[in-house]
Amino acid sequence: MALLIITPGRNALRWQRELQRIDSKLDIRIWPDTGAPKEIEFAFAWNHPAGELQKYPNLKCIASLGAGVDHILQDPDLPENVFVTRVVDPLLTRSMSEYIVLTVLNRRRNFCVYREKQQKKKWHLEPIVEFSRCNIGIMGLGEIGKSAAKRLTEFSFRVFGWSRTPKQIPKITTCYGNHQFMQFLHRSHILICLLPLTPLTKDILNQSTFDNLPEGAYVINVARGEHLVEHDLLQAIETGKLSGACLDVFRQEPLPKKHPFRRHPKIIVTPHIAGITAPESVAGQVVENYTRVQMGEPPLHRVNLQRGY
Ligand code: OXD
Repeated sequence: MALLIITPGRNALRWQRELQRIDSKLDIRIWPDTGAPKEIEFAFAWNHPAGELQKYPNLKCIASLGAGVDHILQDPDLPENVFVTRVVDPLLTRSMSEYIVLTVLNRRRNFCVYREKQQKKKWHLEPIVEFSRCNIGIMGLGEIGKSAAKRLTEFSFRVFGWSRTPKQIPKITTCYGNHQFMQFLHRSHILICLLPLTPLTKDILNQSTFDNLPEGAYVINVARGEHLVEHDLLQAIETGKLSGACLDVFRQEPLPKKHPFRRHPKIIVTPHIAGITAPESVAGQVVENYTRVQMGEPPLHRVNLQRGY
């Protein structure tokens, strides 16, 4: 039985090398050179072509190459009765938290403003944004949300968290469900989106959300581009409701060259690099899950298909 790597546009050979470094006997196929479809039991996937995974009658598990699984679940022809798993990796969690802390500190200490002033040869002190005007609101309290929240409390930020179901996290004030969403927003000067993309969270960064934030709030999106209604963000910055945004994910990636975010003075754009899945760090859990599935055991880090994460 074989493991299929189906990650168009990504370096599949690098993954193959890492997986075989752990188990040299693995029979790995790289899409589209799949060999006999009935031999494929496990697919390691990122942005696979819709409908493709139905072609493997013995497929038991689809493992996402990343923490998100929306790219798998959006396939309307996904085979039934297969496990779907995601990556849970300390290195990925750490790199996401690092990006978030960096962005929050950048905002508090005005580094982007200084860069602009430097270019204009200006020497002018900017007031540091007071902690009382820097409450952090984290949407999504999974592994990454919890880790980022902890790091931010270590810098003395007051952190609020919002999730679908109640969560208790030391030093974080948590809210949950639709009924507590507004109350969460009212307190969040810096709003960070770490939600999984599901039909319930798509477009959640919209005008009504922005309207309920304090004046001059700042938005950080490191989840998915589809969480954000782009026009609403531009408008909220235009009216001064928001002071700016830092975006790592976009509806269309790469972000088109003429997109208004590209040159916007109040929007920082990074090319989906907040968290990088490193093959050396993640290959072990993929091989472990492949072995489990072959032995008829449930894999680790399974996704609840009803919930979508
Ligand atoms: C992920 C991503 O989901 O890279 O891991 O966006």
